[in-house]
Amino acid sequence: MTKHNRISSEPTLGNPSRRHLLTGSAVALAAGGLAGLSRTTFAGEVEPAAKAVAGKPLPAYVAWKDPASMIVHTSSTLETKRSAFGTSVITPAEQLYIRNNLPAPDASIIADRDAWEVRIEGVAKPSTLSLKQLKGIGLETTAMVLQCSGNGRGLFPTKASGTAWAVGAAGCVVWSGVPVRDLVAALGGVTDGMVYMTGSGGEKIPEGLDPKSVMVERSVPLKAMGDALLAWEMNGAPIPLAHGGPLRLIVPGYTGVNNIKYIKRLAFTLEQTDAAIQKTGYRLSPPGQKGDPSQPSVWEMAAKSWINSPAPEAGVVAAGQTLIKGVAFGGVNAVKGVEVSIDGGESWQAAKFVGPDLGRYAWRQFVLSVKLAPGSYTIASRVTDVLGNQQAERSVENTGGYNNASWRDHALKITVA
Ligand SMILES: Nc1nc2c(c(=O)[nH]1)N[C@H]1C(S)=C(S)[C@@H](COP(=O)(O)O)O[C@H]1N2
Ligand SMILES: [Mo]
Repeated sequence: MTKHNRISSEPTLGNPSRRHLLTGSAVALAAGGLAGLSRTTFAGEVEPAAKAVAGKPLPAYVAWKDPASMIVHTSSTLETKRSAFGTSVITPAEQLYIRNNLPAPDASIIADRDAWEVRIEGVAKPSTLSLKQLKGIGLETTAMVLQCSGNGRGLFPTKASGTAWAVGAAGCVVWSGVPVRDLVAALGGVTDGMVYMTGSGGEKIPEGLDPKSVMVERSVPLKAMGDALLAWEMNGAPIPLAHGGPLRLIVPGYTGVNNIKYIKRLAFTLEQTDAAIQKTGYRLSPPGQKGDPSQPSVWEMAAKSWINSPAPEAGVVAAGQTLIKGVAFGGVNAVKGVEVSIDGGESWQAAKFVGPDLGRYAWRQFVLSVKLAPGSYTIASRVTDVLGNQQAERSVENTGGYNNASWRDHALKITVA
C-alpha cells in the first residue's frame, strides 16, 4: 500500500504525459503488486509461524522425543535446542541429540534385550556373550558428555559440508554397564601386541552395498579401554533403541562416532578397521583435502564450553543483574575452572560451577552473575582442565568440520536494553 501511494503521488510533480504513463503503471503495479504483496504477507506470516511451532516433524523412530526441544535437521540428524539444555547436569533422553550414519535397526532387536549377543575377539578366549551374561560380569556407572565429532561445525568461520550443528549435538548422559577391562579379564586378557579396540555396529547393511563402505565400525587406541563400558542402561532406564540399545560401547572422552550403538562385535586388533568410516571418514584433513589414514582420526574430545543463556535467539535481554549460564567439560580430563567474558574475550571473570560433580567425563554447569547496562555484548566462556589445558581461542579448520572447540566461534552477541 505504501509503495502504491508513493508511486501514484510522484507523477503530480511531472509533466502530464509522464504523469499519465506513471499513473497507468502505478495502477498496474497496484493490481499486480498488491496481489503479490498479499501472497508474500500470507507466506511471510503463516509459513515461519508454522515452522516455529512444528519444524520438521520428528521421524517415527524417535517420535517419543520432545518436539519442542529438538531441531530436526534430517531424519538422521536431530539437535537439542540451546534453550532446551537445563541446568541440572543430565540431558534427558527425550532431549538428547540423534545421529545415525545408517538407518537404525528394527525395534525387534530390543524385544528381548537380554538375548542380544556380542562377539568378543582379540582376547585369550574369544567368545560370544549374551547381554544377560554380561550383566553378571561387572558393573560400573559413568557420566559422560556424548558429543558428535561435528558439533560446532556450523560455527567455524568457513562452512564445512555436513550438518551445520551449533551446540546441540551433545548431551551429558549417565551410562551403566560392564567395564570392558572386567570383561577382558574374564576372557583371559587382550592378546599380546594388540593396538586398537574396534567396535562394530549392529545395523543391517543395505542390500547391494559394499559393507565396508557404509558399516559403522570404529577403532580407538587400546588405552581407551581403561574407562570403556559395554552399557545397557542410560539415565536410569534401558538404553532406547535410537541411542544404541540393547547394548552400546561407551568410550568416555571420545567423540560420538566412537561410541558404537547396538554393538555386535568388540575386537582387539593390530590394525585400525579398514571400514570407510575409519579409513577416510572422521579424519582431520586440511580444508579441501579428502580424508586418508595418514591424517589424525577424530578420537579424543578437546576441552570445551559454551553459553546456553542468555542467547540471541531468546531476544533482547533486560538490563540489570543477569545470570550467564552454560556448560563446560574437559574432554578426557576433569575441569578445574571456567571463565566468562562479556567483552569478546578482552577480559575474563571466574564463573561458579553449579550442581553435582559427576566425574571427569561429565560436563559441569556454570553460572556468572553480572550487571549489564543497555548495549551490545559479545559473551564467551573458556574452560581450563585440571592439567591446565585451556579451551582454545581457535580450532583448526578441517574438511569435515570436526572438533570445533573454539571459544571465539562459540561466543554469542546479545543485545541488552
Ligand atoms: N551403530 C552405530 N553407532 C553409532 C552411529 C551409527 O550411525 N551407528 N553414529 C555415531 C555418531 S556419528 C554419533 S555422533 C553418535 C550419536 O549418538 P546418539 O544418536 O545416541 O546421540 O553415535 C555414534 N555411534
Ligand atoms: Mo557424530
